[in-house]
Amino acid sequence: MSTNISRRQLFQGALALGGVVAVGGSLTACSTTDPGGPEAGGGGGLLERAKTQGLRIAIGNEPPYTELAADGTVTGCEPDVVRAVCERMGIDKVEGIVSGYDAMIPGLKANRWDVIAAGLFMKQSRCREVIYASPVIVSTESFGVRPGNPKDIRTIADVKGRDDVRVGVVPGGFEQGILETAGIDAARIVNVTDARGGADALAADRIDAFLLPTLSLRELDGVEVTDPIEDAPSTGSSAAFRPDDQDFLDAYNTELEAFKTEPEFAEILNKWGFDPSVVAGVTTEELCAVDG
Ligand code: 6CS
Repeated sequence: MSTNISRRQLFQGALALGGVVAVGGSLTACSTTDPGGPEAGGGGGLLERAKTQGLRIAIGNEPPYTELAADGTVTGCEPDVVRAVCERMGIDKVEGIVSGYDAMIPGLKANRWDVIAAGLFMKQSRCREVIYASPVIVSTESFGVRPGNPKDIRTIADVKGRDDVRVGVVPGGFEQGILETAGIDAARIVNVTDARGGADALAADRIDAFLLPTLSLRELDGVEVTDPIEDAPSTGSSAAFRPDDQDFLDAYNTELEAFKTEPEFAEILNKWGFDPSVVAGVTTEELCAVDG
């Protein structure tokens, strides 16, 4: 399976394999979701506060994008890149808070966390509410199906053309948007709790396919994973911030771009199963143009 795609293919929804990997970091999870004070978010000040109090990041606990270990350690692609960039910024404490994807942007606005570092894929509606750092992840979507793929589901068009196909998605996720944009009737779009919940729903025949990023599905036991879906839009992400924290984002991007040129970035990427060459040269503007 090719891992090389042209920019044209990438942004015309053609198939691409790969994305970005991050090494396991040593972030800790915290339970607090208390909104910070007025100084906590918005209107600047985040950089100085993060240097003294640390940075709170929202994660989805969906390996390999984000992972919360049993001992509370937070790792995965985005958190590990955030941790490495924060170290360069003089921020040595980063705490992860697990959230559903549908609550990540509202929680950011409510100062429950300072950054979304979950692989929250860029698209028009999200880019109107948050500001993204330079892309770190470019990845693909697949269907998780029962062994043998009994309903032969491989593309979004297959789902549209089969009224008997029920597709599981995580609430408020990028995949829900893909199906809604494709005009799939709401009755056939089934919310599942998370990646494990989708695998369980598939095994229990509550759904016929589970739409999720390719590499997330590959982490699930008992789920057959289709090749990346050729008619799904591109999925790319990076850390996401409140628009009022533009000064923090500018400082973050400066360090991120420098970090991307260092061997550690490529080392971080390959450990989790992604290819750093896929994200090279891709811009936030291009990914924020994705429909949805
Ligand atoms: O951006 C999103 O909403 C999607 N991102 C990931 C890493 N998994 C599922 C989720 O729907």
